[in-house]
Amino acid sequence: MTHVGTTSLRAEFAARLSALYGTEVPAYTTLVEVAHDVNQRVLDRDGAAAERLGTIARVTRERHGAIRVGSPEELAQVARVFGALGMQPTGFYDLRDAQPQAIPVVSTAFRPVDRDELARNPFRVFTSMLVPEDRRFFDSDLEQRLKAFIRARWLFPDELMGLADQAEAEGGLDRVAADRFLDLAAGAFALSPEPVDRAWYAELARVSGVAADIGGVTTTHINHLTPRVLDIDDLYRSMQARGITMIDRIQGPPRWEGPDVLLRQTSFRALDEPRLFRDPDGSVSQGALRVRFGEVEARGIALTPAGRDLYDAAVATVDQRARGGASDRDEIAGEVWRELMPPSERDLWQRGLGFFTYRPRDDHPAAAPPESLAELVDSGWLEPEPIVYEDFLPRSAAGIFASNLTDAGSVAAEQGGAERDAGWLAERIGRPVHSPEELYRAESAASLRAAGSRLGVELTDVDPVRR
Ligand code: OOG
Ligand code: NI
Repeated sequence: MTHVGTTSLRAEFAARLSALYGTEVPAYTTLVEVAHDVNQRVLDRDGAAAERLGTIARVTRERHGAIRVGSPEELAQVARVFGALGMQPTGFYDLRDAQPQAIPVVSTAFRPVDRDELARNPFRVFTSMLVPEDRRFFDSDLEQRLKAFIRARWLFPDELMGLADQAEAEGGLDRVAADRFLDLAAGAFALSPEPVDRAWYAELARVSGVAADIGGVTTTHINHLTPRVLDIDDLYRSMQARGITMIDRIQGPPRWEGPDVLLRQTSFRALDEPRLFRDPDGSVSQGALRVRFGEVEARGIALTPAGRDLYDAAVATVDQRARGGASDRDEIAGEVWRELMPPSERDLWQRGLGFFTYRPRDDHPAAAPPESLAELVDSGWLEPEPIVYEDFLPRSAAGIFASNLTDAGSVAAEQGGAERDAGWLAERIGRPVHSPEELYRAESAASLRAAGSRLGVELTDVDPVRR
């Protein structure tokens, strides 16, 4: 029988989830159509330059999903399901003290960590986990009841977990088992028809809409599925032209004429979805919840820690100058970018602010290659090529969460939060949590070594801090 390998399993799962989400949230289908139109326009306009940060084939298929779970045990199960798809926990995001609004979760992203795997199927899932122990949000009584509620539910059937472990151990499944696995896996993320306990949901919603969405129901669901576009400003305008209400702004770096870095995201507002509710007297009635939305993103160049520091400083400067929620924030951001950020890719590289790989050029000079990386680049032997950012931004994530919540919830700032970090997470789910920076650095270093051995030069300038 045909063997369905890890990569195909991931591609099929992404396609299933897309079909499912399209039936659940029809505006998603519009978003995907508009994204295709935008990408085609950029391709026609910019030619090969449009594909500098990913081929059009990759960008067209690219998606990230978002899901939310209630405990480390649930997250460990999620890790097994995504492990079967070749997706590993990468990055740690603490949104509990994020601007513009604190959200009671910590998050990681499950994604392929290998460049070729990302090219074959670029699918990731931003996964958030509630922190009921955090006293800034939950008192000890609510913490206990929340944990008991979450312990009593079962998000993933045993059969799914068994197939996931088998797929991970064997690098795939036979066709019949694969279909069963895909049915169960996609089904686990479908919106449940199960009635929602109205009083319990409302109690959690007073603390945080996200806490209610996670701990107020007995199942999980896909919260959004995000396509990638090559021009997010065009997409924003095109969606509005179709009469779809977008959130106030595009999150992340502003539009400007210099190199795109990291990630820009925006979304259409959460929509009312009919749901059943159970009242304290046991009666069931129809109501609506507004939790799911449509997000879209544009990706830029991965920044080194030094580049990230500069980015954070630029964002802080924009905040300062736009204090009071200036309506011209985007213009201010453009000005700040022109003052602070490198105006070209080559500057990013030269100042060690972005991650790059190195392509040996065929049109290099006839003489023997020089010895240093800077000279090799300057004299046309090696061409630095930017590494695309494959991860997320905590502030944009919190912004996207917040812009789609109906009210702010309540945070007791004077209370202590529970300590959480990547190490804690890794221990609780029994798997390493990859560091995005380490992955980019390793990719850059490997490419430098390969280029060096081809040229017969020893290149050791791996860490691009100041050339
Ligand atoms: C996750 C929000 C974060 C992103 O792209 O930054 C996110 C959520 O709403 O569950 O998806
Ligand atoms: Ni997202």
